Amino acid sequence: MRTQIGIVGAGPAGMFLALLLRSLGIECVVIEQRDREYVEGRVRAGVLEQNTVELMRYLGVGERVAREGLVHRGTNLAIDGKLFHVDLAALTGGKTVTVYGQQEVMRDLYDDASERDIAIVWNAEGVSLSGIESERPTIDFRHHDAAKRIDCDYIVGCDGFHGVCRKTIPSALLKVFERVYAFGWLGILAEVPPADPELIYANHERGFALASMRSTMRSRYYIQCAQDEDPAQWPDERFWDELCLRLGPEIGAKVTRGPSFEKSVAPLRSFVSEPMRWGRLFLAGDATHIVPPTGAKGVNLAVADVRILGAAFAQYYKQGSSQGIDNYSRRALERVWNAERFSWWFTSITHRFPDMDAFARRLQIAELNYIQGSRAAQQVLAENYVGLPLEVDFR
Ligand code: FAS
Ligand code: PHB
Repeated sequence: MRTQIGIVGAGPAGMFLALLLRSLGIECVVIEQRDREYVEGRVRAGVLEQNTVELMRYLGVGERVAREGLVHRGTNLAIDGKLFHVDLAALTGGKTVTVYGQQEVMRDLYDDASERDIAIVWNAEGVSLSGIESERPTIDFRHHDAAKRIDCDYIVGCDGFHGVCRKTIPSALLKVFERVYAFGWLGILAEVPPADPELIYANHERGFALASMRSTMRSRYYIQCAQDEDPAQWPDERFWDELCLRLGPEIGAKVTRGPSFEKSVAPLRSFVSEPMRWGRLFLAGDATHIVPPTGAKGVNLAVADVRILGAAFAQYYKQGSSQGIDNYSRRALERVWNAERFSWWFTSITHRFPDMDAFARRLQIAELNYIQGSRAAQQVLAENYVGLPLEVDFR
């Protein structure tokens, strides 16, 4: 098989890229190790930047998010149960975020991909790359017990943190920057109305808590937990009790309890590998950067990479210029480090760190009180949370 762009991984990065390349008339094939049901079933991100929703609209998959997505003009922070609102729209010239689960995004992308006959090879085993420094890189894999090979002009690794593509780059050429947090998030999904129409990021003596949702009748709650926390040790009642303690009596009183139908622990990590390109291999999304979910940047950063790379490939195939693809790593990393800084900062003022002494806790409270009282500080938070502007030209 031969194509222009071989994409490894059918997560958000891989599928947004596939639809974008198709809209630009550039051929591509997506190679995925799992099946649709598995990837679509993963409960991950819930908050989309306006940039991401605009790309969905541009690609013609914006109808359902427009109909079912919850547009938020603001968000809330709480300090030991005392709530304050941050008017994101007023502070950013009207920008908003949209609550729409990653599962729904994947469903929309896959439905559209099958309508447009975009080639996705599911259940591909033993994916390996070769000829990355040649004119004709290839992807080899096994499918239904048969060896398969795809010859490409370029390969894009969208295979997530645990994928093979990043590991194809010689370690001597790869610079890795990492921060592993000594805690995780225990999250649940429950068919109950959310405690507040907008999100609540709560800093509490007992640890962080987040009140989010997937719809007006489905809530998503998280509490900070140990890295190796066992969800089985958290029967629903224990979870609800701890959540309400951390949200404080006033907000806690607004929490509707109910049986959870999903409960899982997500580790927190800040990670960047540089460069995001080596020879004819490009990396996008979690394959090359991870942010703690506090800043809700994970999926939005993957989409930003794809927009920059899509515009670069359009310039290459339409104008014969490699300026965009030669600049991809530098340009994407600028945005990545901005999001890494914001996500680390937002995590550092909202979570309880094991080595935290009383002085450090006071500093946290002082910073949150400062944000509560300062329009300038709220503006910094707001413009990073809604997503910094990203100008790309696909023509
Ligand atoms: P993904 O990991 O989503 O997709 C990679 C794809 O590549 C997968 O389908 C995988 O099966 C495939 N693949 C891997 N190895 C392969 C191989 N060798 N061959 C072929 N295919 C291969 N972000 C938020 O903003 N909010 C959240 O609450 C949030 N929660 C998260 C919880 C968890 C547990 C995780 C891990 C992430 C969370 N994120 C969250 C971040 C998340 O949204 C990611 O940023 C997003 O899924 C990144 O998308 P991709 O880069 O496409 O990688
Ligand atoms: C979620 O709803 O899953 C969610 C929302 C905001 C975050 C992280 C996760 O910062």
